[in-house]
Amino acid sequence: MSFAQQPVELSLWPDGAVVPESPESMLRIGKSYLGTRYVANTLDQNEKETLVIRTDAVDCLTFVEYTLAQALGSSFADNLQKIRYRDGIINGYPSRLHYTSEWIENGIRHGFLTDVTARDSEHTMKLSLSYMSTHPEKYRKLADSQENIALISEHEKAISGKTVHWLPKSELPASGLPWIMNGDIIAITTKLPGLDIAHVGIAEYRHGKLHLLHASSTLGKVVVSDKPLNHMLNNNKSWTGIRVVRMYHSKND
Ligand code: 2YP
Repeated sequence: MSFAQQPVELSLWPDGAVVPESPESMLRIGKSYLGTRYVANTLDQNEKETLVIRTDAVDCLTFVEYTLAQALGSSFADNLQKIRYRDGIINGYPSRLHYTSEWIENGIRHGFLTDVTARDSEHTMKLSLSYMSTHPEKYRKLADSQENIALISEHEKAISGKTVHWLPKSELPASGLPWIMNGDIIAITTKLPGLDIAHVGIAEYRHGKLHLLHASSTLGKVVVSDKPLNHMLNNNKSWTGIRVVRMYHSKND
């Protein structure tokens, strides 16, 4: 399956680097998923780790992955593998980018994501990841594999200690912020011990308020939040704020 490369609006960052306005394609493609049913753990059903494409049944992360894979143009499957696996290499369950912080870092390193929060928010936090290795019973591919737990634990240690930029929810008004644009990927930070991100979605402004286009586990489908994003954050005690990343086409694309 291949999708025509979408024209991407370019604008100048203050330092003169050329990066796209958050591409309209992320929002347009994301909205084509409205109503798609929410199904958890679609990537964990096979014995062997393979590239799973199930655009008819998404969770919060796979919804963003399929949207990004299509918005990047050219080969959907090739893009998806680059997005979902460390350095694009499928090598068993631990090679999947399970923590969104590493998913983001991989996208930046491979030139298809840029960290907007790193440019526009001075708040930083130190990553401390251990959730999967300390809750193996929650993960089908960990519950009965000491080897996978050990490998996941190594990756947790490799990412832990890194500093990332974020925005505390107290600094996000219902109207959003000028540097958060339609189509941006929103990663919601959590205070749950050992976890970095608790939910992801796509930014959409409606009537001057910043909402979230996301696969909702409570509503069981992809929706645009009826409440603005800052209300969602304030209604959830363990949600602390957001990281904002943007699809990026390097200049020589
Ligand atoms: C990820 O969870 C899983 C991946 O293993 C999985 O749970 C973790 C740390 N990683 O491959 C991937 C796709 O299924 O999901 C996501 C989960 O959000 C769910 C999917 C949702 O809200 O619908 C990502 O990590 C994005 O936010 C967190 C959240 N996991 C937890 O809250 C434990």
